[in-house]
Amino acid sequence: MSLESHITRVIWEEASRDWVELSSCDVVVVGAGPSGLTAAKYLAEKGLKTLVLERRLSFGGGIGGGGMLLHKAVVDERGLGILMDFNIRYKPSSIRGLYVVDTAELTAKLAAGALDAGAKIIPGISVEDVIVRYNPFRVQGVVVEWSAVQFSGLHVDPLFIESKAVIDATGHDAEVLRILEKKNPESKVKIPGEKSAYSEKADVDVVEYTGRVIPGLYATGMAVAAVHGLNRMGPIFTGMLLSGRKVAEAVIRDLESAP
Ligand code: 48H
Ligand code: FE2
Repeated sequence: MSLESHITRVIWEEASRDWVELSSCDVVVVGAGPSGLTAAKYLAEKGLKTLVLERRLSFGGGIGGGGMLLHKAVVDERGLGILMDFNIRYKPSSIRGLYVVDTAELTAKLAAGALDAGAKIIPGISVEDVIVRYNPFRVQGVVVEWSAVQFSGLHVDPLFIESKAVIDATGHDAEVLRILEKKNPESKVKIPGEKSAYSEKADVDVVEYTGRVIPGLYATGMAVAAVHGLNRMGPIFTGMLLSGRKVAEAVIRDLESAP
């Protein structure tokens, strides 16, 4: 047998092993942006089987774009503890109370932190629907497809991942919550969409409103702004980090108290 056939065999074997193992998870995090990666670390650290699904082939979501493509992001004092948890270097700025991080370091170390804690991240996968149950209405997992298949426009039926909790960490578009609004009126999910910029307020509100939206479905990051009609904050990431940690704490609490 050639090396080529061995490479093929090993990749199929190991990828299949992962997919079989992950067909039922404790938590599925949809989106590997700042809030999703932060949540994944704290969930996995607690021993929960945590899977992050990311549409793109790269991590970090909106971090990479920095502020208008400049490779820096801003964090205030409230976020420093989380930066330290992830070993992310920060620098005091010329403005008191504001710190700066390099976007490449923020992206790489948030992902490394989630992975080191034991979370699995699979890139190139899009969540296109959810699994639901009735009486009471709840979300019980996600429906997944290769992003490449979605982009191609081919009609290919998806597959499923069962999970005790699903976290919408898809950013401004709140894609998972929008599926609920569009296809499941029983969920009573309504998405007013985010409001214009008011950074000081938005970066606090987004944390305040983070948590469970309906049974089995949680929101973190900018998806929280969309579903609760909150302001946007621009490239200050304190709220995203704190929101990620808070949603993890909410899921952990709910799963621990579940029968
Ligand atoms: C799989 C998906 C799907 C899907 C999307 O946009 P993100 O960075 O999200 P957050 O909320 O963690 O961070 C928001 C932040 O980046 C930002 O934009 C801020 C703070 N803006 C303020 C302002 O004023 O503009 O990441 C979401 C990730 C992305 O990587 C998407 O590719 C991914 O989710 N994603 N993955 N299935 N259906 N939809
Ligand atoms: Fe944004």
